[in-house]
Amino acid sequence: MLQARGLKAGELPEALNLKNPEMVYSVHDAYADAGADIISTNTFGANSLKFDNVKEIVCAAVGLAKRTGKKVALDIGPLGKLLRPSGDLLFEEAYELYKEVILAGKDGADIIFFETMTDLYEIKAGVLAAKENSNLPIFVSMMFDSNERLLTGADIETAVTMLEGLGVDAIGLNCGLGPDEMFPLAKKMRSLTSLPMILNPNAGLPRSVDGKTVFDIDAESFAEKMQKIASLGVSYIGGCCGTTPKHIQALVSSCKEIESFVPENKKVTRVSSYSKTVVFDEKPIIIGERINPTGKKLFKEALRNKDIGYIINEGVSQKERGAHILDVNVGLPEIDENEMMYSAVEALQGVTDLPLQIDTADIKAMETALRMYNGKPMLNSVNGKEESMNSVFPLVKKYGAVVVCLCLDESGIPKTAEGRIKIAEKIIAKAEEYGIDKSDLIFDALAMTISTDSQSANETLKAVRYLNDNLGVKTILGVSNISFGLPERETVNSAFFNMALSNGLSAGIINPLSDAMMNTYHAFMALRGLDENCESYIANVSKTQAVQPASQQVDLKTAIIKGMKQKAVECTQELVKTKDSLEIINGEIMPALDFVGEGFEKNRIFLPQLLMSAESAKASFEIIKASMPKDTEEKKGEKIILATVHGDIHDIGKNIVKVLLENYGYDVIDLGKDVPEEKVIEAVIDNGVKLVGLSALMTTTVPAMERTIELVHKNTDAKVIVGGAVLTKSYAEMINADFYAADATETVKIAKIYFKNLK
Ligand code: B1M
Repeated sequence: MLQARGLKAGELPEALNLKNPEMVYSVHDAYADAGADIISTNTFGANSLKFDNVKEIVCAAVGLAKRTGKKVALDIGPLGKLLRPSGDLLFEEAYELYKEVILAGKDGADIIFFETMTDLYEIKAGVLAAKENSNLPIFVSMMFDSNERLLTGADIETAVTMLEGLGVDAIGLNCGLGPDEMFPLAKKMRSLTSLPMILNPNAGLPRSVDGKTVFDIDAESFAEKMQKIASLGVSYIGGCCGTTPKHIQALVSSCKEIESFVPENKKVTRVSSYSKTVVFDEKPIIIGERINPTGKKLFKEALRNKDIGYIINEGVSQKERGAHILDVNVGLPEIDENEMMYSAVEALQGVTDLPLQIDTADIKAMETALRMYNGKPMLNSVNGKEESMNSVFPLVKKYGAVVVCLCLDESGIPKTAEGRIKIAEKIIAKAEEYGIDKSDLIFDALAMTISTDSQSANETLKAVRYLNDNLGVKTILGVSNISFGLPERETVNSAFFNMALSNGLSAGIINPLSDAMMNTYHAFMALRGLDENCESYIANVSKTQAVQPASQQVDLKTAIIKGMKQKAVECTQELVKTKDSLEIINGEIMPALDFVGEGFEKNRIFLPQLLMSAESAKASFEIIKASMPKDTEEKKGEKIILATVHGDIHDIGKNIVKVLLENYGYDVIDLGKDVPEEKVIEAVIDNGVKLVGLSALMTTTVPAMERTIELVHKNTDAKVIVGGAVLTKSYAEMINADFYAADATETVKIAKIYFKNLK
């Protein structure tokens, strides 16, 4: 709409709110005329990363939308940068950027509307900024791909879980897909969420015609398709890319008879990580207990030394053995628990997609972790003491969590099941006062050792059964307390675990590295008919057998695959003592990256994991580089330019090529990654270079490589070597490259021959 009115290529549309307000208003007006009830402000990318006058731009935008007399949605899009650990933007920086926009736009707006969002973590920063700096309703609309994933890997259920936890007012889908492609996603979202839904698809899928983007669905068929989609039970509908006032007008008339939908509360108990949801339904959940210093000398030592690697190892190995959620307790009197909790949660959510259970009695550490956690966590714990409930429940309400409720209060732990149940009832009532549904509570009836009270297990189990059957709440137990003070504790623990599961226990906090416990769990699942063909049982047995000889060793390939950067460094430090650099690169780093690349392609792993693996590979390569003999050959004075082509940010391969060339005495001018064609030409001319090496890893960036080659040939007499996983020799010939190098060694060989022939 703005382009049609004269917005130039490369010009930022939000700047028009000040430069040409009437142009912007005329667009709003056209949509208002078409019958829209809500007008989105022209502020999608208005943030301080792009503008230094955000306040003026946003205020002007709100004023323009308000002139239509319609409801105004303060429109907020992604910041354009990924958050740590996937990118380098800090969570609190993202929060501040959003806060600025919200403060500038809240007076005058009726809704805060996050749209086209692709990362749950960024959404969380935005939603908190909105909650803490305004009282406006918060709508969040996300762009999923046709695999039903966000860019950073979350599926629809995970997005629903986190956003319902955060207490937003409506959620939905926009952009990326047309109404037909969006239909199954909308249906899925409707089946999962208890919130009102927003749907703004594109006018079909974009096509490029003569360099222009066109959308195929006209107003009438858009309206028809939207009628179908709106009947799923949607509250807000509209259009995204390619839709015009005509589309909206047709939509208004086709959907005006459809009743506004009021969803019922689904009351599902679920937690999530950044990409994955764990639902507490009929299958009991295993919570790994090992990230807890109680009774662990080595762990205590690790905490004193801030040894995050230790915590990561514990997390990864528990996941491997089948934990569904990881408990994180890093409390030690002599350390700063708040700081350690932050580091531990940040590190763990960087390497594992399992949801975490934040386990602390320190309210400050609790809030820190709840705030920066990427998902809807478990929280361990609240109890029946007034003080505990009054400090923990507000946090649960604000950030969203499933909270473990301990059946104890000011008078201690009741000896009988009845006493504990009374406390549970008190906790449920109090939670309700805070607006927390009992589906977000999970009750711990407390396992007390049988070594001092022969009836303790019976009382606990009685309480579990009652809570489950009569109060309809989920239950959890820290299982191993039951055997405190006894020999052969695992025998008692696993027997008790089995009994608790039989009494309806929803989740056990156990040691997943204990074969006895895991075998008990899987046998129970098989016996209960929860394990089709006993598949999990059998898989668990083979895992047990495989893990026993493998011990706890992690090799370089595994460390890279799992994104364990520190471990990758340690493994490389060992390997360089005995292996040649190229042997490590070709035998460990490349296969590991190929493995994650394939997982990424097949949707088994997602961008954050890919990034962590890339970071680990880079760290490993730094060690290799430092260990390579320097200047094995005399400096030849022969210059080679290296660059990853425009649009492509993959540079691991190019950096390997660079190091090898330097080791053979070449003078490498490294232009970096994502290098525009002109910059390459400029560097070739300025430095009188005769050989250029270009790298491209994606099919989409090969055209940029072709253009660069063309320009190099047209403007200079330099020759071009190309490389990168996406290329082949014949493809290289097709784009007129002079040479193709399959790997770094071949690059050196080609360079040697080329320079020899030049002389
Ligand atoms: Co991405 N990525 N990635 N990625 N990534 C690929 C390339 C992909 C094949 C994965 C997949 O889906 N299977 C796929 C491309 C699909 C395609 O087009 N066919 C892909 C995608 C889609 C993406 C994103 C779009 C994902 C997203 O955001 N949704 C995004 C792209 C962003 C962009 O570029 N605009 C993206 C991002 C990333 C990370 C940032 C997470 C990270 C890169 C980090 C970095 O490089 N700093 C990353 C990684 C690590 C990969 C994989 C897994 C590994 C690449 C790698 O480093 N390999 C990759 C899958 C794969 O290749 N298996 C994948 C190891 C490296 C040593 O090999 O680069 O081939 P290579 O280099 C070799 C030779 O090819 C040769 O020598 C090197 C050493 O032997 N060589 C040359 C290379 N360049 C040369 C130049 C020469 C000579 C020889 O000139 C003289």
